[in-house]
Amino acid sequence: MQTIRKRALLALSAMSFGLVTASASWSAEMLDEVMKRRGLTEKDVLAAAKTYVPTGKRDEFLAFSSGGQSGQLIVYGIPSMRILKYVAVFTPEPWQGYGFDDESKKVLAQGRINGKDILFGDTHHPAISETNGEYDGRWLFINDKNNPRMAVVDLHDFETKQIVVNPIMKSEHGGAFVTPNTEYVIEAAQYPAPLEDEYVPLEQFNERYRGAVTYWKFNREAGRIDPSQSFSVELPPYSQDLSDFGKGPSDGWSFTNSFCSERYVGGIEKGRPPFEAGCSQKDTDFLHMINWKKGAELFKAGKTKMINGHPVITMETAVKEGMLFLIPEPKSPHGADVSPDGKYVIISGKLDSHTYVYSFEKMMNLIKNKDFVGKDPYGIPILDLKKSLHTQVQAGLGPLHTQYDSKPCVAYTSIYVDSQVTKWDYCEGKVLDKLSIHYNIGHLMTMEGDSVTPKGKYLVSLNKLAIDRFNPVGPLHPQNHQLIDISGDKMELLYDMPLPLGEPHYAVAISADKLKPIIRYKSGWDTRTDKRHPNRTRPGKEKVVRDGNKVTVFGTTIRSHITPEIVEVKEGDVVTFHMTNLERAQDQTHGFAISGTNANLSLEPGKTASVTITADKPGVYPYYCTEFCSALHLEMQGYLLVQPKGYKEVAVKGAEGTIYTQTDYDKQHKTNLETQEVIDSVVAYIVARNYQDFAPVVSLVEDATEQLGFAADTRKKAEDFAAKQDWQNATLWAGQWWQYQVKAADIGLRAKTYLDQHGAKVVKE
Ligand code: RUQ
Ligand code: CUA
Repeated sequence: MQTIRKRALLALSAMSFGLVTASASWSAEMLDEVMKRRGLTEKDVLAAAKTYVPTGKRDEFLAFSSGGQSGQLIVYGIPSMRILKYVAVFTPEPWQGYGFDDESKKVLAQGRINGKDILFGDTHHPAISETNGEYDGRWLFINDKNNPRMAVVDLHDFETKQIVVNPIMKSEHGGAFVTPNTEYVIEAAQYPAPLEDEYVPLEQFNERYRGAVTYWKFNREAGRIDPSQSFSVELPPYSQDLSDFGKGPSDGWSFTNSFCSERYVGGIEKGRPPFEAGCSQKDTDFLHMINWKKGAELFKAGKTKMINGHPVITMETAVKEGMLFLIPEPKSPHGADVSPDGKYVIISGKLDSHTYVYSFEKMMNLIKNKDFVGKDPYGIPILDLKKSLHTQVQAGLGPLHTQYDSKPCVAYTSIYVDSQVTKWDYCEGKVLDKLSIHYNIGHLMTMEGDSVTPKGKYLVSLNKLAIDRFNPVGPLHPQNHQLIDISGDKMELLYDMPLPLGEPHYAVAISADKLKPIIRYKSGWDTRTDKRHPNRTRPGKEKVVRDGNKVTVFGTTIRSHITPEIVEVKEGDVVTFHMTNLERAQDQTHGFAISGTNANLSLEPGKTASVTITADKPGVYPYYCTEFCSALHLEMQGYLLVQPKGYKEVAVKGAEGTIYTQTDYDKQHKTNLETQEVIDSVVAYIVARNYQDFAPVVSLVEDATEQLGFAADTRKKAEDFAAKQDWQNATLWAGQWWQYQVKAADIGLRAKTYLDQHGAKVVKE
């Protein structure tokens, strides 16, 4: 053991004095040789150069993609397409402890449907919060189509904070989209159903089944949706689809399209033509145009009907108050995308080859002049399609969604059947360029492409099927996100990224510099409520409290031990662990897992998380840290002992594993003093330089200083025991002292390397 320590010490000192240099194995293979060897064309190499982000460098944009059926959110960088995180939203996710710790279980429980836990989510459309129509990078919302729910993700820590269940819908699709100042988040129904939670025979589809849109009020200060200030608008039983909010001149309005305005009910098993035939018979469906500001006034004035305890503006009221209109739109449309200047809404029909540019100004004039072509069966006024249109463009077969460029009037539309992206000018109404993508594009995304100031540069084509694009991994294929360069006149395909997590529907991308995530929590933090945790524990205050058969453990973690290390309980006890990670250092996450249970916590620096288990089987259950957090991570362990009922404690005598003598102590003591010299030299090296100018180094120095404080405390313990000639305790505490030193040295060397690599200057000799 001592020889290993010696060697480690030598390595430390060698590194600190720069004796070890990186082995010069870099062979200067020429670019053309690599191209030949790997069969790359010049175009490939150019594409690679446009996406490659060198080691240590960061991406310009961050994309947030729906995780489809996984109920999660996928975060990746652009242009590198490197996946950075899966954020757990609607479903348990072990790495983040989501659905395993008591705090996140409460968030998931908010999403229960009829009292039942829902273990998946069909996430569709993420939306980033906006200020004056610009992405502000503070919050993110995402919806669940199958069990109509909306989730709030905090972009300070990328954690899900809230789930709300839609009180009147049975399925949804047209969410999440936000108003230009994030006052509301919209959610539109998909398959009509009775708004009241009850059985209604399908024969009464026209009379009793309904669609709806819900306007969820977002309280920015609280960082939560406020259901008590939210309301809905009743809509006809057309299958509402996608939505968008107006901006600029159209601010105050929202747009939701629909399919199956035929109101067809299938029944293939009874010999009726299936839904797909009956829902695509007419040449047009209906775009709903809703004045949500008016809706908010009506809600305040109490002009709503309570359904399932939730205020709903009925169609009758909405028509009477002049806040709801319909406009025909191309057959089976799928996207409704408001232009950055708010003057147009672009809609494409999957079964039409045109994209339609609706003019908000024209629509408002028709409304003002009461120039309607008629009413639908529910009395909603219908605007004339031709009179509402600005222009119409032949974009390709099966156009779906539209996103915008930083260049004025330039839009991109996904063409599903032709598997293309069409670049076109929606002011002039002409096609500019077409690019074939690999297969069946669904949504597409440009950088901040649905804000008032899109950033251009890149477009990602979210292809539904990957087919033969990647190495086969069985019949269930990943999806394919294709990165496209849109900075020039011609679009250029750069890169294919497989996405192996559900069917990502929509994605949004934001300039990375707008995100300001934290690196640690305030100490003892409940990350799901964003408050100090009532059961946090400070260092030295760890304890185990018994109350009847309830046992509560107030524990801590810090490199590299869990306190307490031994917990003894009795069969039948209900045991709650409140674990606080005392670390302040960046990325010093610890895990906590107990054998034979689902206890599994992720403890990021500062976090307090809890887990409750029932000790129903007597036995011995090791617990440990699940993150490789330090050299002595494997030693970050403990035991939960469950005594059988009626067990009588008798003094059992056992031997120590190893007996230590004064020689052992002296050897360790000497090693520690030598280690201190190395540390001192590293410290001198750092403080002689302008390390204060480097934020990462400043936090490393803070961390190292903390470790050295612990080292000093344990040194005192060791030396006190030595004075009493208790060589066993003296040697072991000296060993612990050395552990803190090694951690401090390790951090110090990381700081030194950083300074060397970033050209720090000597400020004092
Ligand atoms: S989806 S491919 Cu938005 Cu649900 Cu269009
Ligand atoms: Cu903490 Cu491993």
